[in-house]
Amino acid sequence: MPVNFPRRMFLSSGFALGAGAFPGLVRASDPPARVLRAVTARHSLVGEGYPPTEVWSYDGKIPGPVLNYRQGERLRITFENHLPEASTVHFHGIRLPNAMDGVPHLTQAPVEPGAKFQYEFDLPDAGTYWYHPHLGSAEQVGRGLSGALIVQEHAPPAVDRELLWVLSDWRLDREARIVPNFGNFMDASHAGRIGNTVSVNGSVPESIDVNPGERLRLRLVNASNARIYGLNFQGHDPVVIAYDGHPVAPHRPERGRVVLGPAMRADLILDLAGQSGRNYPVVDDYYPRLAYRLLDLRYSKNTRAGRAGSALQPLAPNPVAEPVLERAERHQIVFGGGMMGSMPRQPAARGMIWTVNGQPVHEHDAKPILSLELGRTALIELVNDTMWPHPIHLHGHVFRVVSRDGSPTAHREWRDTVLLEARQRAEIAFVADNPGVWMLHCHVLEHQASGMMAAIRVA
Ligand SMILES: [Cu+2]
Repeated sequence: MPVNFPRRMFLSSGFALGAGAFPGLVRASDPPARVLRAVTARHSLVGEGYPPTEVWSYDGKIPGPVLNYRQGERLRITFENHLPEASTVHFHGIRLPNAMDGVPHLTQAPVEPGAKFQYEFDLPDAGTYWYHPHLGSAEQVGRGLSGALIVQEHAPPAVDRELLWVLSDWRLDREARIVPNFGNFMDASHAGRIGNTVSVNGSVPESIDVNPGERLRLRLVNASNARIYGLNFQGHDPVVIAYDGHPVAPHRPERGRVVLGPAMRADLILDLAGQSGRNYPVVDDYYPRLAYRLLDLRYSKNTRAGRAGSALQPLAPNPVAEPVLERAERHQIVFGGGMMGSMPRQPAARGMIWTVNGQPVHEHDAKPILSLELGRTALIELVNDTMWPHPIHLHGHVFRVVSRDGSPTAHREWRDTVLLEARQRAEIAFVADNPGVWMLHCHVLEHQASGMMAAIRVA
């Protein structure tokens, strides 16, 4: 369905692409409890000349409100579901007690329409996180339910400004309505629901205003169902300081391009070394034939002033246990299926298209495929035996990515979601120190819903 929105518009490309609450532990210094409401709303997404879009939202906002905390604080949120269907909230990337993980039928009952659920847990790690439903996620996130969760360091890096870009991808018709073909076989068996409109913080901006000489901290969140981004900051030299919330040795991304699969985050230091009065495009060319301009950095005519070019201190590490590879238990998990791959034998009947270790798993029926010993290091090889990329997300833990296709990674970065390109394999290592049954799944939400889902027990 060709749609004539200006710019961030891909015509028919999407198709071609081929309770453990512990109220006693609240400290006087903790921020107050708050309410988060899932509600239907109307939101001006595309802007001038288009009608508002009917969305599902948190608190009527797209994206949902930014939940701001400081490291070590306790989050207390009463989730109220005012949607026409059941939902839950998953706080993505947070190392929290299992009962707070927001996975329906596994860690909690679905929150029915009109019902509430109390989420309450400490935030051990600083960084950039996000929250979204974990029930019917493909449709619920696709209709707008997502938001950022920021946990500030005790000593944040010295910058002139901090920006947050929540990147969301929408499939809209000519009237800016969400195309409701969620869960169709075409999306599920290929790259997932890739839309035709990309929003930054809920709108489609032409540009953002910057000042020459500024140093920005830019927090990027990919809240899209399926779209992978490869961002090029033309004329600029971004430095990555964190992935998925966790500090990494500051480095320039490979070929200058910041790649973010669904659910992944990156924190960048962006020194604004361009010329005053000029515009510099930020281009997304992850899918090379579908490259487009996300927005422009629009420089003011001010004279240069700010912290750009000054020394950069790495962030303090989060208190994550270091894996001990010599004593690790080793496992392999193989992701299979999909178009041009080996689909499960009785696929279409149950809409199951993808497999984990040969089995398609229904979203609400994930039996543990592995039992890990509490406190011991796990070294798991994740094998993508398909023709499609998959961002694989583990709940309740973060892991180091120690190798890709047999070669050690340059940064051994901590992540909660690792993007496996087609036919790629990666080894991840972590201390299984958070007891419970935890999801391990593809974060292309259409793949998750059609079999690429599993659970791991830590006990
Ligand atoms: Cu996938």
